[in-house]
Amino acid sequence: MPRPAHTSSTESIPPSLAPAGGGWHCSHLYYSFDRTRLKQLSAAERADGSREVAAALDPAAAHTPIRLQTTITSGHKADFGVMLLDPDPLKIDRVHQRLLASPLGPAIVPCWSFVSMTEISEYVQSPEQFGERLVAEGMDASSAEYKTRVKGYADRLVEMNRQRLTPDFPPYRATCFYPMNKKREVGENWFTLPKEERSRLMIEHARSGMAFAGRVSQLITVGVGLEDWEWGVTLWAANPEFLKEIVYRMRFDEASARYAEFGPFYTGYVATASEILDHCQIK
Ligand code: 76R
Repeated sequence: MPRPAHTSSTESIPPSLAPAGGGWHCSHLYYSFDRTRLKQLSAAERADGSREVAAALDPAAAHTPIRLQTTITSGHKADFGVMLLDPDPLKIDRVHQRLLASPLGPAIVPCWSFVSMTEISEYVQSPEQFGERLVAEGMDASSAEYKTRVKGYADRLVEMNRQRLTPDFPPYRATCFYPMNKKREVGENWFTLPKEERSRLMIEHARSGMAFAGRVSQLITVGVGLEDWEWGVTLWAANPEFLKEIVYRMRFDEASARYAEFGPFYTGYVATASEILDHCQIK
């Protein structure tokens, strides 16, 4: 697959570290402030540290990975989250090291992280498969409508695949992230199901997801071989209520109800580094 034009920064890194399929590395990092350590910092260390943290988390800075999004995390699991995407995994990791090396670093406690990559799922239908499904649903393959529908899908697929491999962040403020596995138990082993059965279940899953178009955006990144969980699910929504609704709705899809196992959920709200420092009363 040709590399999208805007990933040209891969030229400056060892090509062996960039995903060969044209996708990006992705990290979700979660941190809390240690209040006792914060109290031990001088006013100057707090001020310089806040400036350095804001610089390390500036999405527009030259050192920043291609995508960086910061969030205020709700609840006790963390104070803030950073989501990073880039062809170079070390450029992503340097953001973490800059945070810890800043004067605020001694008071920043890493809580949790998830390392993954973008990819195009094997269950994304090709235009041919899309056409076959239309025929199976009773459409005449020689009709004008069939041709328009298949061409429409093929045209949309180009942008959909770009978004899967090299995603833009959606404009929504509410977000949640959680890892998931597909079960490998006797009698309920996703990986021993025939491909047709897995595809059937994933098509059902995608349909229930599409019902949330315009309210929820999702990015699935893959942790298989890299992490303790197989996939990372990042959801964004205009209102957190839609996060609750989509996850509840999907619990009834066979792919989730029967085969999915979930890890911890990190819920938060997109905010700049400066807003996070204000919110956490650091500055
Ligand atoms: O990529 C596509 O949009 C094509 C259809 C599609 C695939 C292949 C799709 C659509 N998903 C796919 C793959 Mn999904 N997804 C999840 C979760 O909480 C739960 O029960 C499950 C967590 C949500 C909320 C979600 C949402 N999806 C996957 C995979 C990879 C499987 C593999 O490759 O083996 C996982 C783990 C997964 C899980 N999915 C959609 C959505 C939504 C909202 C859609 C509609 C498309 C969109 O709006 O982006």
